[in-house]
Amino acid sequence: MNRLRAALTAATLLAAGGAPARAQAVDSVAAERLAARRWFADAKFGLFIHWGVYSQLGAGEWVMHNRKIAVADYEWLATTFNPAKFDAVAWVALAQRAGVRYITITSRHHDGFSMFKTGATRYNIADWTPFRRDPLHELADACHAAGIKLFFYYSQLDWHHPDYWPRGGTAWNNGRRDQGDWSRYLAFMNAQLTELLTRYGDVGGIWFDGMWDKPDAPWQLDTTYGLIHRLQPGALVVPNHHQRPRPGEDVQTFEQDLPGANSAGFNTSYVSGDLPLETSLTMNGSWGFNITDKEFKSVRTLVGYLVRAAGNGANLLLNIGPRPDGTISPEFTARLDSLGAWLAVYGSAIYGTRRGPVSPRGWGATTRRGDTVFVHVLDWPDPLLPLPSLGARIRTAYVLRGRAAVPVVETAVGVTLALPPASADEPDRVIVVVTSGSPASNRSGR
Ligand code: FHN
Repeated sequence: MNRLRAALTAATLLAAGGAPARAQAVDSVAAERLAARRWFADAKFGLFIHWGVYSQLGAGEWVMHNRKIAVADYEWLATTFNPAKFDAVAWVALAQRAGVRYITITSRHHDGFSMFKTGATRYNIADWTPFRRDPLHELADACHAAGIKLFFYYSQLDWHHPDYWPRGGTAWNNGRRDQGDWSRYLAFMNAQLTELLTRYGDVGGIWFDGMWDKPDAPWQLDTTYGLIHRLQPGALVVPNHHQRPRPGEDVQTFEQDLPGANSAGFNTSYVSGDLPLETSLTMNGSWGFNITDKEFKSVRTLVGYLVRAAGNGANLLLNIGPRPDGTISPEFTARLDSLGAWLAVYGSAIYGTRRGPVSPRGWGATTRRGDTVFVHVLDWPDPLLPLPSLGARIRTAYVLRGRAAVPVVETAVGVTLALPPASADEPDRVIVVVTSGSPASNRSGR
């Protein structure tokens, strides 16, 4: 009987949204981080930037690995890196026009080259190249001036550092010694993270990548995450390890996939019910600058990703790969400008929303803010759209663009909306549905 009561109590706690263990984990998260998570969930749109020595070869950020370039040759390549046309203010102006709320930039990718001035190694842009400047400093200043948050991508995998040993799944014979001191490597990373979190003003967070190269290595994540949260209590830890989130992590990010979809094959299908979510996406098929990759997604497709991400309760982190001279190719700028123009009209149905009462469907997705549900119709040929119940009575419905009233039929089992005609210049017909009460979200907490 006592056991039954205990089981019932546990079930009640679960139904209330928190197993005891989870409640403890939530309780131990500092208020600054909880506020930062809410900010992140509101932000909805970020700009990802992959930029480094690899950009010079125009073949993506994995070129060192793919072409099996020896450390010594890559080191020489790095001595020639001189992105003289880099203009942080222009990059941030583009980000602002696009309507992104944050930027995540590679501070160090798998090639091990630091794109910022660091005392931990001379293998960095300010000390190793003729450029001599610290572009991340310039970017941080421009972001702060514009009110855009800056996150640093940081690779845990390193194809250059002698102490990244034993090597992981991406090892090849590139001229490194077959020995190394792992604890020295961890100290090196923590020293660099300390610099990133103390020299660049307020940082949105650290976006980790590459742990998947040695998933079972003693990464001592608690120490590293503790360091980050001690240095900047509002900085978020965003791990791209493709696993279930662990304690100390703040965002669950999915690569080239909507949450849980795992069409890429390496993401987990587990989706956190507590943490904000993010989907990172290439605009063509490459992260770093790739001179032959012209498979750019259309603006309509990109709007669809942004909408479906929001409908899944996730942000879209959309990538560009700037050129080695520091300029950004017109394919990227044109699409970012178009997305900004789209958001100037439809942004109220994206920013500050959470996933809506109807989970994403083939025809589109729903988002919500308070009593208002936004029905995003991306692909539906018929004049009537039947929906399940929105969980609350409907007060009024109208088309977001132009505000024309939308006829609605409500029954006990659902709602039917009469749609405005589709038009070629409108990738997403947004119907604003104002309800009489906060509709039940199909996932809580974010
Ligand atoms: O290997 C990297 C890749 O180069 C790129 O940085 C992406 C971005 O999400 N992440 C890794 C693959 O998981």
